[in-house]
Amino acid sequence: MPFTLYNAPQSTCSQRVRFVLNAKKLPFAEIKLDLLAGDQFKPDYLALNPNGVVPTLRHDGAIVTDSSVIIEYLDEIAPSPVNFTPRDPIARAKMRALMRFIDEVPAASVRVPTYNLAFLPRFAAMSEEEFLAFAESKPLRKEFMLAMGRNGFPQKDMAAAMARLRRAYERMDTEIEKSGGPWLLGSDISLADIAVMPAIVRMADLGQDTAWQDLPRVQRWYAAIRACPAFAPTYYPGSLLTEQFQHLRKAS
Ligand SMILES: N[C@@H](CCC(=O)N[C@@H](CS)C(=O)NCC(=O)O)C(=O)O
Repeated sequence: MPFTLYNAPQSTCSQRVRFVLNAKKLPFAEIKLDLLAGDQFKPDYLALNPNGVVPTLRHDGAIVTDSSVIIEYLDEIAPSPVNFTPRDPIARAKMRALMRFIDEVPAASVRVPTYNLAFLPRFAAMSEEEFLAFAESKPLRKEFMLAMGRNGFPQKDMAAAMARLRRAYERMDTEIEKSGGPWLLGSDISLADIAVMPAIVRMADLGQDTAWQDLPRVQRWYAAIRACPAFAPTYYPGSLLTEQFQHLRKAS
């Protein structure tokens, strides 16, 4: 099997790559890292991905990192049976600009509610020394962890993240309206749709889908991406936080 994906079931960045591999019917071996146990900071993994984050793709011995870069790479080397990059260079540029926006706004903002609502009990259970050592070992997100602390991000940071996410839903709505939909760039699904998908799924999983209830175009987009054949194998059991964390499940 030429592809090995180092990833984590619940990792939003990993879900982008799994979706593309599944859609292109590229078989891959999956190595699952336990991110809360710190597998991503082990020397063998840091040698592959010095940022100490997932995903990392190994293709025939070559290493490709960063989910946006990986999905572009896969689309270049395997343009069939489905292709997620428009042919027209202007449309390509538009897709890439949207992907930059997605990485900067929703993909980054979603970490705040994710850590506060899902992961915090794990960190709250650590001693201060354990927590500081864990934060210290993060090459990319040390300051993010320290800003969160063992008590979580303050309400003002949560509100700011939610406001940025709301602007992302509105931006999606505008793009779908401009392009004629149902996808961000029009009639064909593109890497931009796949890039934003995990943030939307995550917010729905955290019970925050009321935030786009007044945006029917986004609702239709969400239904359409969930109906794609690649969606179910991407979100295999254990990929949602509500499946992993008992405290997120509503008492029934
Ligand atoms: N820009 C990177 C970000 C990767 C990233 O933040 N991955 C998260 C999971 S979605 C991670 O590995 N977090 C572990 C950590 O921060 O220690 C990408 O898109 O691949």
